[in-house]
Formats: sequence, C-alpha cells, structure tokens
Amino acid sequence: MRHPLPPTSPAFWRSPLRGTWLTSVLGVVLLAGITVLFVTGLASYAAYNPDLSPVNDQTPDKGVLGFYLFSWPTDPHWLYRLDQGVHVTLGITLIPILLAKLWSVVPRLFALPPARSLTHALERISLLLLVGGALFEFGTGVLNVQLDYVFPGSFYPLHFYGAWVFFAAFVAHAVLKTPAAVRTLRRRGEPDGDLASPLPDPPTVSRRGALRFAGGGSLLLFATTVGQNFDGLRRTALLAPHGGADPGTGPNGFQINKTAVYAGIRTADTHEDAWRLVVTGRAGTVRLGRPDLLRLPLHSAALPIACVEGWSTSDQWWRGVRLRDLAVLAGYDGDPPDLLVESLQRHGAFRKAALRANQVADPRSLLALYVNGEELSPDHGHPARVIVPAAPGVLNTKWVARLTFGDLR
Ligand SMILES: Nc1nc2c(c(=O)[nH]1)N[C@H]1C(S)=C(S)[C@@H](COP(=O)(O)O)O[C@H]1N2
Ligand SMILES: [Mo]
Repeated sequence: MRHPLPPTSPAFWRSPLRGTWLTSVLGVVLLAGITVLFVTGLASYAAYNPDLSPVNDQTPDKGVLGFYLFSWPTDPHWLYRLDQGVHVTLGITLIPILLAKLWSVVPRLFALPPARSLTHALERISLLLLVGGALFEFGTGVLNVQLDYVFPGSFYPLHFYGAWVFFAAFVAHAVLKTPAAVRTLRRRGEPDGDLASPLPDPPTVSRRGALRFAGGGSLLLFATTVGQNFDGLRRTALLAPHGGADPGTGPNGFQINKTAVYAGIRTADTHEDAWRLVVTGRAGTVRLGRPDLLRLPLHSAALPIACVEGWSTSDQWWRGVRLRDLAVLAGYDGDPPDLLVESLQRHGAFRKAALRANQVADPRSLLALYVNGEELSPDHGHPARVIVPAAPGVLNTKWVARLTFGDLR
C-alpha cells in the first residue's frame, strides 16, 4: 500500500496529463482571450461615461487608472452591442480553459518551500495575484450577469480595480512564460518538464482528449450564451439570466430589463394629465406635457438596446424628440452641453444617468415616445425614455421626468 502523501509533495499529483505541452496550449489560448477581455472591458467602462462623476460612477479616486477614458463615440451605432457582447460571451466561453489551465499547474501552487529566494518569493506573490485576480474577475463578472446586479453600484469599481491588478500580474506572467510556451509548441516531443508528475498513474485519456474535453466545454458554454445577442436565438441562451418579465410579442415585444412595477412607477404619475417633462438649462426651466412634445419635430432612429450584462436586442425603430432640439429649448443654440437625465423612479442605481455632449448632439439621440410604430409600453419606459446610439443600455433611462443640461465634468 502507498503511504498517503501531502499535496506539497510532487508525487501526490499523479495525473499523467500534466506537462508543459498541455499547459502551453491552454496558456496561449488564454493569452489571446484575456487580452481581448481586458481591452473590451476597459472600453465598456469608458462607454459608461464614468468621468461624468459622480452621477454614473461612484468609484472614489479612480485617479490614474482613469487615464485612458475618452469620449465614447456614437458610431457605429452597434459599437457597445459588439464590445459588450464579445466581453461577456468570450468571458463565459473561456471559463473551462481557465479551469483546465489552473488544474494543469495546481501542483505548483502547493510546492514547498514557499520561497527559495527573493525573486522566487516575488514570482509566487505575482502568481497569487494572477490566480486570485482571475478567479475574482471571472467570478464577479458571472455574478453580475447571472444575479442581475447583486452589487448595486459596487460591481463597477470591484471589477474595474480587480481588472488592473489581475492584468498587471497577467502581463508579468506572460512576459516570463510565453517564450517557453511558444518553444514547447514549436518543438514536438519536448520533454514534459517539471509540470509532469514524477509518479504518474496510467493514462485513461490522451492529452489531446483532455484538450478536446475542455474545448468542448467552451463550445457548449458559447452555444448556450451567444444567443442572448440575437432576437431569434434568445431562447437558445440557456445560461443567460431567465425568469425576468416576459416581453410578449408585438412592437414592444423585446427584452425587458426592469419592469415598471419593479421600478415602482405609478400610473398616476405617467398619466398624460399628470406627467410633465422638466427641462432645465441656462435659459431656465420649462415644463412640457405630452402634447407639447408632440408639437415638436419628431424623428426616427433604428437603434439596439445593449446591456452591460451581455444581452442585446437587434435594432428597434424608435420615434421621438431629438435631445439636441430639447437642448435648444433649454438655451443651447450652438453645440449642446452634457445632460443629466432623471427618471420618475425614486430608488435604484439606474434612476439617473449622465450623457456626454457628443451623445446629446447626435441626431439619432432621442427622447423616444414610440417604438416600432407603437406607444412605448410601461415596461419600456412610457411615457418617454432616452435612446442613444452605441451607448450601454444603462444610459437609456426609462420613465424620464427631468432633463438638466450643463457641463457635468
Ligand atoms: N429608470 C430606469 N431606466 C433604466 C433602467 C432602470 O433600472 N431604471 N435600466 C437600464 C438598463 S440597465 C437597461 S439595459 C435598459 C433596458 O431597457 P429595456 O428594459 O427597455 O430593454 O434600460 C435602462 N434604463
Ligand atoms: Mo443594463
């Protein structure tokens, strides 16, 4: 009988699959995939206008990490849909590869002594940040998608700071390991190196078989996630959040994020007799009823809703008053300024949003009253909602009550 060994002993780990080749293949896939996740994630953060503080983002002192923030463009109008669709779908797809990669190197995490030298100690600390950062980023991402805003207001700073810590460790690791991984993949029949078990059990599956297993898991996750970005395929998105409001059919029959009931919107407040849009700017304040809005020029734009959670709709046909026409009413004849949009909704993180001047100026940016030829339904924001090209869904405020024009920086 074998004596039980502790996991700190290399011989405790007996899988004959572990070795430099398997780890290198998985590592190279993650090198490409995580780089795309980082870039699309930073872009997604910029798209949310976090520097129009403190309205959109409560992150205290994002400081130097906000160095790259830029004015998110309004073209092409599907930009956020693509960016966040790739971010969420790819992130979910990479989970089996990440787990396989961690499995392939897990003996290393237990190796003793903890540090042989100062450089070795630094390397191991960076590995802790790498593994911890990866689990943290994938974990918070999946929770935000699945649990429908479990961290109201705090998901953004957690996922954002976590991304920088994780990516710093990731870059250090990639610089150290990529050359060896590439060498391994070029030269077939390379020895297994110190990732291999010194006392392997007989194999039950080949290394290629193990790789196909992880890849198959990825494909399965991809196939059951990607549909949330396409109207006809949404039912195939088995892993996307379910149990929300059924949008039904007809012109208003597209994905609903928060229902009017959930947001506490009362029909007494949205009724034509009661509802007034309060528009404020350097010309003072005007109050507009629905008939006043309908007397203004109405325009149409075909734009999607694309949520940070990774789902999106195809283009819907919105009709309403241009935001820049409302800016003129508020006293801005030339270039419009930034805009603070507030909802009738009293509570909740998304009851207000800040739009940037370039978004207000775009002729497709509307205070929409109609969608697909019909009045907005209560769940899609009746009596009026904002819709802006290329912007995240969270900036498309529903049940609008107040527009305040002015510089928000
Ligand atoms: N007042 C208000 N507006 C809101 C929200 C909200 O919770 N309250 N959710 C936002 C988010 S996160 C998204 S993705 C879109 C979804 O719009 P839809 O429900 O019409 O598809 O509405 C946005 N507008
Ligand atoms: Mo959203």
